[in-house]
Amino acid sequence: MSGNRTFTMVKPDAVANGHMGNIIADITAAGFKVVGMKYLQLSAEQAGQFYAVHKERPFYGELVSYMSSGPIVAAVLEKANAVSDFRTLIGATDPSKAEPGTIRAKYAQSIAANAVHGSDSDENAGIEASFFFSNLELVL
Ligand code: IDP
Ligand code: MG
Repeated sequence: MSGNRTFTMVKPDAVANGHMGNIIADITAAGFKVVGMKYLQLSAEQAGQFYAVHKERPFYGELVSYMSSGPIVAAVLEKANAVSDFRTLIGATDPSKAEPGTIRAKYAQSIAANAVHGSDSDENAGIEASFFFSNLELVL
C-alpha cells in the first residue's frame, strides 16, 4: 500500500445513532475517494485481534466489547497524504478535545465511543486494510 491510502471504521455508536451517512458524506466532501467499503459486525474475537496492539492498555476489554457491540462500516480511503489528512479530519481521540468541525467533535459520544477509527501510519493502514479487504476487493 502506498502513502495515499488510509483505513477507517464508522464505529458502533455512530452507526447506532444514525450518523453513518453524514460521516461518509463528510469524508467524501473532504476529498477522500472510497476504494473499498463493507458493513459488518465484528465478533469479540475479531475486535480483539484488530486492537491487539492495545492489549496491555487498561481500556482494552471495554474497547473490544464496544467494537463488537453492533455493526460498523469499514472502508479504505484514497487521497494524497491520506493518513495524516484523515487524522486531522477526525480530530482528537477524546471528542471533548477535538477541534470544532471535526468528525469526532460532531458525532462522538466519549473517548471510548468516539465515532470513527483512522489509521495512525502508512504501515498500519496497510495492515488494517488487509484485515478487512483483499486486494481484489479494492477499486483501483
Ligand atoms: P485513536 O483511535 O485516536 O488512534 P488510540 O489511542 O489508538 O486512539 O485508541 C484506540 C481506541 O481505543 C480509541 O479510538 C478509543 O475508541 C479507545 N480508547 C482510547 N483511549 C481510551 C480511554 O482512555 N478509555 C476508553 N477507551 C479508550
Ligand atoms: Mg490509534
